[in-house]
Amino acid sequence: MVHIRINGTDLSVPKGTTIHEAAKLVNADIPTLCHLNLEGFGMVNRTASCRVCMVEVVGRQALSPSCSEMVTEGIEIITDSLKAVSARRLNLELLLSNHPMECLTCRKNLQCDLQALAKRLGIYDIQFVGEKMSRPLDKSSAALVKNPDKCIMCRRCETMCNEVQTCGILSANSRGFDAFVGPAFNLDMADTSCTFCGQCVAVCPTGALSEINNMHKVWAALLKHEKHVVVQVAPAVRVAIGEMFDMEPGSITTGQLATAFRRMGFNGVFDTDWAADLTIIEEASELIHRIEHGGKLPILTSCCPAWVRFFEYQFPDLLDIPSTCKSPQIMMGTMIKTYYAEKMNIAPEDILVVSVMPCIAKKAEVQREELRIGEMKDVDWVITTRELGYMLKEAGIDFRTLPEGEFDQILGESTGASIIFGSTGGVIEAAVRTAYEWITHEELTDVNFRQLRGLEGIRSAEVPLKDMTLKIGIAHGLGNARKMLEGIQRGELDFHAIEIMACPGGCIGGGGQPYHHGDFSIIRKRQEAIYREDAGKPKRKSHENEMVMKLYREYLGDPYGEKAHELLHTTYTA
Ligand code: HC0
Ligand code: SF4
Repeated sequence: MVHIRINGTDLSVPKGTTIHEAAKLVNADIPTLCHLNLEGFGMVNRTASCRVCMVEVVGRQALSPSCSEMVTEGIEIITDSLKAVSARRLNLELLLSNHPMECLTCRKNLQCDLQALAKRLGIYDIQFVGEKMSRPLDKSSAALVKNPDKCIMCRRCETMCNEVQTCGILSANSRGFDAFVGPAFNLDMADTSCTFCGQCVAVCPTGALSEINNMHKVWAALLKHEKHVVVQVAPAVRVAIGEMFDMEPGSITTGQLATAFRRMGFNGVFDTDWAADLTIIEEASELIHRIEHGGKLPILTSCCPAWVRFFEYQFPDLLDIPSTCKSPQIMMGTMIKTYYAEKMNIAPEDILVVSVMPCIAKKAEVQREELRIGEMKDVDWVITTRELGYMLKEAGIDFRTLPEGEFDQILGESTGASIIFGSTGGVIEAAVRTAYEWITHEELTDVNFRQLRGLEGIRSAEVPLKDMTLKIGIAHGLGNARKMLEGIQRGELDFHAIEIMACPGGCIGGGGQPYHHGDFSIIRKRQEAIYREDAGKPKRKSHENEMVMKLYREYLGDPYGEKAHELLHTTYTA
């Protein structure tokens, strides 16, 4: 233990405690901006670049950054000395002197840490008027926008991209006033190997990184009435969107979502869960086919589009092991523009499919050349959970008090297996529930594979299936995915199937979800809600989904058969 004095109080704290952490013990609330400690993500941003957390250490001339400096034996700290408080305000004013001040139209308006801090520190005038940075907006990708003028060099995105995701896209370039965070050689984001996971967006304190805005495209389509505009919503959205309306994290809002979509004017209202069940039928069939025919193992799940881009760029030698299944959002689009179009007697070109996803990479996924029926995209536009929240607020729809509605029945049924797709470990648990019964020909009475659940970054489990043991690996976060893939390359890992999700926590922690401001307990509550919703469903195995099985009987033929291949599978390119 280390003995210290803070604001006149004597304390003993463990070695390695920062001044900021110690100050909390005496209820001293020191502001921070660049600092971010995402415990559950394995990320600590301790760059101390913003200097708004300065404190006075007795006996020292210079002030100290409390977020990064550890306490030492005998240190005496004053957190609220006039010298420290005015230095914080001065440092923030200097940051603001080089900021565009476009708060009214900024994507982060009222959710910006810089804005909130300016208010807290009482900054209403800037005394330093000088040159401001002026760099072009990067809107080159279909997923995210980078506005370097709003960057405050906190480096949170850099820590996330490099240390957690190991993608290495964002780093500090140049020096002094010209310094900026971005790709090497100032490349456009679209020309880098960015996966569009959106985790940099999730931790950016300002509007320097945000998702591409597709809200106006959706409003325009609904307003024009020229097309049959349908919507689908991903599993993870229902346990998070309530947070935008001050509901408790982990509130389940499936029925309210269906009602909200009808109020917005969508002509068809679908649940991606239906397609998640369909994905399991294909993926479980593919796994069994590979096991029985000596195919390549382990099979890797392929529904997370950031993960797909990651393995295409970083592991081109392993392109033959991921499942060839399209993701549920894309399968849903395909089936809407074929099966549903036929049933409803609507020309596929007259249908416009909108997806509501917790994910930024889904915006880029729908632009992939392989994911089309002829010239027509499987899915047209993607909005994030946040964007849906903004649209509902704009329309004055009081989400909290909406009655529960139903999804359209043609593609409407879903099982508990599909809901758990939204959490790390869920896709593989859903696949195991089906594979178990198909391999053993026995009824699975307890569908809860608790050994596959949790939030540890890398997990493994063995599931006994009569004569064989199914060996499963799970990773979430791309840094953990990299470790798994390197293990496969070295021939050290012996798994039948591996589930990988790019975002920490899986889709519940997606880059398009309501901002969690570093509070990992929010991710935990969303995860608990996912398993609660699963437990409450009468059917919990994908192959019990009657509407999915009817689709095979009426339209697709055999699972993993010729027509299913043509419509539900895809290819990857290095
Ligand atoms: Fe997911 Fe999905 S589970 S990727 O995280 O597989 O975004 O929620 O929609 O497509 O279903 C996201 C979530 C999806 C897809 C599904 C999968
Ligand atoms: Fe890095 Fe993901 Fe951001 Fe791309 S989207 S820059 S991979 S954190």
